[in-house]
Amino acid sequence: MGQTFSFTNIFSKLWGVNKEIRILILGLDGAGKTTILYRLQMGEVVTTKPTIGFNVETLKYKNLTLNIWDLGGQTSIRPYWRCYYSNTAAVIFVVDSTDKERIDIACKELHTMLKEEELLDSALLVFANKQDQAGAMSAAEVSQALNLTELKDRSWSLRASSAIKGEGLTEGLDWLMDVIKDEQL
Ligand SMILES: Nc1nc2c(ncn2[C@@H]2O[C@H](COP(=O)(O)OP(=O)(O)OP(=O)(O)O)[C@@H](O)[C@H]2O)c(=O)[nH]1
Ligand SMILES: [Mg+2]
Repeated sequence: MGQTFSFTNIFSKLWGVNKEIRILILGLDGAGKTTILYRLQMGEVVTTKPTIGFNVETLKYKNLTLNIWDLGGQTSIRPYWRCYYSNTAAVIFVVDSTDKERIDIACKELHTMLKEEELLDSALLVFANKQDQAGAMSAAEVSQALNLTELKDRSWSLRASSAIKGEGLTEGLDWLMDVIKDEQL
């Protein structure tokens, strides 16, 4: 049996209809990673427990099939993030914008992760999450604290978000899908 060629097949390939795209959600514990994963997948706020290990979900989004891996962010679990880096199209890095005390640790973890060879071609979307909380750092403050302007040769964007209110998430994902589509054509 030979491969069937048709306009539908060619169109599917061009637009990645059948292709599965691997995305990691990383960030310190309590940043809101699991809440974001299920908000995107189910459109609801779920009650979470600290993630020990990972959650993985498949999400169909605008003709794309996304395999989204949400890894636990506790200090003892972070060394295992690197086991998941291969074939990653994009990293979503989530920051608790109210956690000023640990923003420097978040910055260090982010830049350590981005230096890994397997992630050199991955796009980066940062969510400055928990914007619904009083006293949250603004998107500009989070961007500065994370030294994002230092990033060269990488597609990146930072978006303000509230996983609880469902704000900013689909806008961020739309940006990411546009970047991934461009890079895969
Ligand atoms: N106010 C507010 N709370 C949020 C938001 N996003 C998440 N939370 C809360 O923050 C807490 C931690 O959220 P999780 O999604 O479990 O955090 P996580 O990043 O997965 O944490 P680990 O699994 O330990 O790495 C939960 O009580 C969430 O309800 C948000 O946008 N605003
Ligand atoms: Mg979690």
